[in-house]
Amino acid sequence: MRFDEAYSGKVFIMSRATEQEADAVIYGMPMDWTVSFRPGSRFGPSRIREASIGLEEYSPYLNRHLEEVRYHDAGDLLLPFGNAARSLEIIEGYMDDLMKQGKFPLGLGGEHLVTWPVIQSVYKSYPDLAVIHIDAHADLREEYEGEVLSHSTPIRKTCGLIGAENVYSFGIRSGMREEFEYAEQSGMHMFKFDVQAPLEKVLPELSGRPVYVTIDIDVLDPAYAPGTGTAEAGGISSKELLASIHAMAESDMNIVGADLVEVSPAYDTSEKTQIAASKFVREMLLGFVK
Ligand SMILES: [Mn+2]
Repeated sequence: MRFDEAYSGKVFIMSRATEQEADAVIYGMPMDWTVSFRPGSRFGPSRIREASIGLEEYSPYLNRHLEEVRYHDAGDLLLPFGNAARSLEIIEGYMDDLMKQGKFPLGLGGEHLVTWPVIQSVYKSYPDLAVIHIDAHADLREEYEGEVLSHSTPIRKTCGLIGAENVYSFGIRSGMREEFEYAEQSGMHMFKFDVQAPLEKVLPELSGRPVYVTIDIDVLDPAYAPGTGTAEAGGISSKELLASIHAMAESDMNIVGADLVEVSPAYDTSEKTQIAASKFVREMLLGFVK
């Protein structure tokens, strides 16, 4: 009889048994309390882990095997349902701990608001931080129906914290007029509709910089990723997102953390969203964790 937790679907495949033996930590942030449309991304992290069983451990793109990356899947943080403020405190506290230990954080969402406490924490260690944000939505609102803790606000908050000129958004195709005006006036770098081509142009200027990468799965066209709360027609392909991850992996940036958010499995009975997401996670592990 043989049992292997690393292939049970409970952890991302090939997860090392303990955090001590890992350079990177995968952790789930199963929060979907502030979404404006369809909830369900709290189940994203566990379904991505389950889908990882179907992956090969070798990447022909990067000529690297998961065995060469030391990572531990810590599971999902326990977050209090409905309490966004307290959930964000818990995430930030956990992140502070990971950063202190020098681990590379690879977060799985959950709604996009979970990225906000993560960036706050990473910024404490890297005051020269830049953020690469790949998403269909600008996420530049100041509030949503009066609520400042909303999944439509994390990039606006990030601009306020680290300086708008250090924020680079790609693939944006949805938002209020005011968000696009803010992007124009604030000095942030917003590239609409496409990801790979503008990203490849920008990468040289980020050379040597510490960079946090946040990817919202809804940057993909709903044809590739219907399993998300706020699907938005006219998106990029899985192939373009993979190529973009590889371009970042092969750049001279110092990638100090990353996340993949907004996978909401209930809206995709084909499971292709989480299957794609698990491949993006593999490529991020192989490409970003040096
Ligand atoms: Mn989005």
